[in-house]
Parts: sequence; C-alpha cells; structure tokens
Amino acid sequence: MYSLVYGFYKHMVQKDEFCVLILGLDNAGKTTYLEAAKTKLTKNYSGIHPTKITTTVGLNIGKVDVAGIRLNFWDLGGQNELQSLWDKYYEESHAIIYIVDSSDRERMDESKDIFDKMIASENLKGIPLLVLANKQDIPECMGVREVKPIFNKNSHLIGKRDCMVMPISALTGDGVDEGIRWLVDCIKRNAYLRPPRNQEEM
Ligand SMILES: Nc1nc2c(ncn2[C@@H]2O[C@H](COP(=O)(O)OP(=O)(O)O)[C@@H](O)[C@H]2O)c(=O)[nH]1
Ligand SMILES: [Mg+2]
Repeated sequence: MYSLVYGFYKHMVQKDEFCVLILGLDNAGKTTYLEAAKTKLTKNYSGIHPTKITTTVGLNIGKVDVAGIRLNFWDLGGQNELQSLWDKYYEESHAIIYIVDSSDRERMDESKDIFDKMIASENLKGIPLLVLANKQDIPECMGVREVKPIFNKNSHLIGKRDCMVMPISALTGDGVDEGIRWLVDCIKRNAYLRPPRNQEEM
C-alpha cells in the first residue's frame, strides 16, 4: 500500500527535469543571466544583486520550474582554461543558451570561434540553441540585427535544430523570460530525442 501511495505521490509532484547549459565567453553575462532567470521565474526569489556577482570559478547551478517542467541551469565558467570542460556536459544537456556580450565588438570574433567549436560537437546534434545578444541596455552595443548574421553564418553546423537569436539585457531582465519560454517549447518538442533525466538515477 505504501509503495502505491508513494508511486502516486511521485507521479503527481515529480516534474520532468531537463538540463540547460549556459555558455559564452567570460564576462558575457552568464551568471547575471542565471540570476535574472531565477528572479523572473521563481516566486519569492529576490536574487543576488547584480553588483554582488563575482567571476564564476567552476560552476553555478540554478533550477527553475516553468510550464510544468524543471530546468536545471548549468552556468559553466567561460575562461579559456575552463572551456575545455564544456564538452563533458554536452551529452547530458537538453538545450544550450549561448550568451554574447553585444557591447564588446573586440571579442566578437573570439566568441564566434568558440561558438562554432561548440555547435560542431556531435554530442549537441539537434539540441535547441538560444543565442542571446546580451547587454542591450548599453547604448552603443551591437543590435540583434548585427549579431544575428554573425552567429547564423555557419548554418550547416547549426543544422536542423531549433535556433533563435534574441536581444536581452540580463541586467535589467528585459527579454529573459521570453527566451526561456521559447526554449521550453523546443525542449518539449525535442524530448523524444533527448528524454528528460530520470530522477531515480540521480
Ligand atoms: N550593462 C550590462 N551589464 C551586464 C549585463 N549582463 C552582465 N553585465 C555585466 O557584465 C559583467 C560580467 O557579468 P557576469 O554575469 O559575471 O559574466 P559571466 O562571466 O559570463 O558570468 C558584470 O559586471 C555584469 O554586471 C547587461 O545586460 N547589461
Ligand atoms: Mg560567471
């Protein structure tokens, strides 16, 4: 009897869990974005003030329940020496958010190189991809019209996956939840290829 009740309980409360990697160069705004996402989508979560966020060493994790599923965000450090670790997480991930600092024209090529290397990975084939042109609150930044063609250039690598480039400001929160809602739809559509993580295995 206990196991029956427990099974029913689990069925009712357990959410499908998906893992979303947040990637991009250091200083792109990944940690600020994760905080903004948690603040926007979690009731009663007031977040860390953006000025208190320090450089990420290793990994930040955040979870958000949205539209009936649970997203586990993995904000991986973007410094050179950490980029080689990204690959280890690809197999486990259900979606990628790639963050670009739109105000940093000098590092745009560097960001694009790393992006190309990432999407060429076999382990990410078909995985939904959201590219965020961040820091749109900075007046002289590159707009999404300028950023989009750069990241759409290698469409053969992007392949048949869902892919979108969106303007946001992680600092003000503008555009943050729209992007996540789009991604959630894609993740659900793609779940036959990448099923949710089984909690029993955790
Ligand atoms: N103006 C502006 N600054 C931002 C935005 N997002 C992040 N930043 C700033 O960019 C710097 C790096 O952000 P952080 O989240 O630590 O980047 P990470 O290294 O990718 O995790 C910090 O000073 C942030 O306050 C944004 O949308 N607008
Ligand atoms: Mg960080």
